[in-house]
Amino acid sequence: MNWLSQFQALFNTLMAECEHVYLNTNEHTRAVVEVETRDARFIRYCQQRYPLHHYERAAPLMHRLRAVKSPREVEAIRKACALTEQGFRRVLNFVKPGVTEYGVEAEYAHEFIRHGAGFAGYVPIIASGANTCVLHYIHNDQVCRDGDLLLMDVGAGYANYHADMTRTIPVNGRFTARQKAVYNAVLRVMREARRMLVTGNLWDEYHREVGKVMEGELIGLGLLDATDVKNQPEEAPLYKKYFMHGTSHYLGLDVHDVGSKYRPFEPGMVFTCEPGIYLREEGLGIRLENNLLITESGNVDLMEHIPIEAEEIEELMNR
Ligand SMILES: [Mn+2]
Repeated sequence: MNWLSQFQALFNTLMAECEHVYLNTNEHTRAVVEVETRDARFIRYCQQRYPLHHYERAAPLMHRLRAVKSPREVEAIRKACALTEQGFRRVLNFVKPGVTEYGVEAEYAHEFIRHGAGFAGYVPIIASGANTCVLHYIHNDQVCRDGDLLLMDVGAGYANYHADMTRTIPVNGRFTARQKAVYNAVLRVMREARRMLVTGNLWDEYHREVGKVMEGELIGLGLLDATDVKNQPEEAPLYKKYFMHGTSHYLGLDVHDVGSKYRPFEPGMVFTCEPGIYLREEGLGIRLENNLLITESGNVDLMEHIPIEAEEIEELMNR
């Protein structure tokens, strides 16, 4: 057994034997690094102490590796998804006018923790009413009111792997006609997007195609005008007013996991699929999100058993 106090001597022995050294840097595309990290200090230390070694980046190798999940990693994500499902079913029994957003959050916590798990590594979004339009709402401190929607972006974490689910439900157990029309539009976009999450497809192309499907739905809802869409600038499509975030991201050890957006989809990759429509004027935001595993022949929806049809949600809430 070796102790940390022996590190220097051991490292010295190893460095005398090797030429190439792969060091870790945080190259997550979303990373904001404001202070010098332990990794950065260690790199500086190595370069000063062993200036004639060849230093290489470990990050590209790790990103390549982490983008494709092994069967055991998929098992961990499946387990996180199953726990998330249990939390959601519990919440469907709990939500009614007058409950608080933090009360709903506590229901998920209860379900996750009693199974020896916890929340995934992100703060859950439990947003009711107009808060459904706030993409990164995390206050979770309001009362859920009759007639409002409740958007929940939440997942269990299991063995350091994440689930990332979003469901939007009516606080009183019944969608209004308007809410249901928007809901079903989002659901149709999700179904179309899901069909494109297959081996060989490219990230940019995928997002462009999903955008077109979304355009069609927004025209159908009377939110966009077909002629305006035809004349829209290519770099600023009109649908972005109502759907201003990406449709998918890698999922794994990080909730927004590492992985190249220039690498074609391949078997073993796990992605979220999360279209949404946000109508600020109406205080009405709807997002739906499932997690999918790309396979040789298509994909597997790791959340296929989590209720998502509007009618099923209503039925479960009124049982
Ligand atoms: Mn997500």
